Amino acid sequence: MIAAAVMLMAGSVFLAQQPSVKPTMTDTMRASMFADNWFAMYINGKLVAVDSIDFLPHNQVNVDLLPEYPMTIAVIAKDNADPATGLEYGDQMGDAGFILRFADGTVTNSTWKTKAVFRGPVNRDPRNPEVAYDAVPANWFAPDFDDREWSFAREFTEEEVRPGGNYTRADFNGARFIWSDDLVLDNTVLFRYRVEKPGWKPRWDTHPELDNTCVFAVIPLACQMTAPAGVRSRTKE
Ligand SMILES: [Ca+2]
Ligand SMILES: [Ca+2]
Repeated sequence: MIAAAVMLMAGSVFLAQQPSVKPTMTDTMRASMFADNWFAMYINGKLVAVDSIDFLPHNQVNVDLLPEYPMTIAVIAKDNADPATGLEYGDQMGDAGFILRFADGTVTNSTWKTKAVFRGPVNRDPRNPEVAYDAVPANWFAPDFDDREWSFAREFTEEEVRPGGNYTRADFNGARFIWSDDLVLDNTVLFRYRVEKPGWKPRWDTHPELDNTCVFAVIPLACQMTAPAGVRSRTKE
């Protein structure tokens, strides 16, 4: 009798923990990005999209996102440029550009914040190029990072950026190409933007149990594949 009651209680607890509403593809939204030449995008602190082609051809990237608001978008974008000279093709000063549109209406424009972290050749002299670096701030992609010191992005026209490859204008209605101040000299830039949507609540009640933190960590020592403390595992010590 007691055992049955415990089982019933355990069963109730088990059922109470089951999510009742799972997100479906109708809860997702299409995100389109185009960078000259490369980008990686974090949303709410997680890496969600990486431009699969570093340099050429120029390529539009489309992904499906499961949106959660408030949504902090953070992008690192790179023009193709030698880290030592800021040049490409040996002695050329290339130009850049980034544009984004989400199906929820989020678009790039001059309300985005930006910080250039690699510029050059700052003396505009391909024969004797000088480059300038700013440290990439720790946690620059985190939702709670303070970007008030950053500048506002500058808008550029499609004629200035001349997007190529599979860039499809219709996928970017209302969006503007952005970069930091200088489309030619600023080679690596960071962007941030926050979408508020006050009162938004997820339709679903599932939460991921998996932890991808270490997938994106750089230092292997910080990322050893071992069980959490107190958990039995077959990991060899
Ligand atoms: Ca690319
Ligand atoms: Ca370029």
